[in-house]
Amino acid sequence: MSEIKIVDLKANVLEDNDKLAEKTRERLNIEHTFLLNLMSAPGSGKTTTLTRLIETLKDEMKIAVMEADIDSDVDAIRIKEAGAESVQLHTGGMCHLDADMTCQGLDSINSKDYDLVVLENVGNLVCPAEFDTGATKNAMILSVPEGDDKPLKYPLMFQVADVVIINKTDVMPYFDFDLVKAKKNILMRHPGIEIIPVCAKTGEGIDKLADWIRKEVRK
Ligand SMILES: Nc1nc2c(ncn2[C@@H]2O[C@H](COP(=O)(O)OP(=O)(O)O)[C@@H](O)[C@H]2O)c(=O)[nH]1
Ligand SMILES: [Mg+2]
Repeated sequence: MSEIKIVDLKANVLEDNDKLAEKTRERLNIEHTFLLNLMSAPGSGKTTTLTRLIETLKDEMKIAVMEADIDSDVDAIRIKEAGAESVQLHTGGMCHLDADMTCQGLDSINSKDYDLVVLENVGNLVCPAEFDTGATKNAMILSVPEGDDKPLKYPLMFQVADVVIINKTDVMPYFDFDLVKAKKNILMRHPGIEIIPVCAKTGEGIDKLADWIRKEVRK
């Protein structure tokens, strides 16, 4: 089994989060590194989607993933096995990452060595939406079993996202998830936002998501 680096993050309550987030975006710009902050409820398929993306993109760009969790290193191991660099960030019980914690993660992997860094945020639809991590773009995953009404209940998450991935489309026949209604609810919260349905289990739709990432990384 591969050795996983574990970073215990320290909370810094004194720093102005929004200012540090802006500084982080400037740093990433200079480094030519695209940082994607990936958010969702626990179990929506963040790690599975990332392993599919890594399989698709690893020969065209240098990729690292920062796995934020309260404990364990299982997701960082899955990422390493998929073929990307990974680091496990432990949040000390916090349910989200702020800009300072994100910087600690970026330092631990030497972010300038990568074209694409993904932060897999802590599984939660509330707190991660409230803290700007300094990421270049935010993505969120809504999975079919969670229901097509999630955008009505968690408005901020859909407002701060730049792309919404609808995952687990394979189980659509078993849930009363209405894709048209889901898209309508998402667009009501965030007009014009990109919505990409995928099935991380089979890989269906991952090409479209990979295209979105290619376009953003080139910018
Ligand atoms: N049926 C189905 N299951 C999926 C899909 N994507 C992920 N899963 C399963 O959902 C569970 C949680 O996935 P994981 O990637 O660990 O979610 P995370 O907590 O958001 O990182 C696992 O059992 C996955 O195998 C999918 O597209 N379809
Ligand atoms: Mg995960």
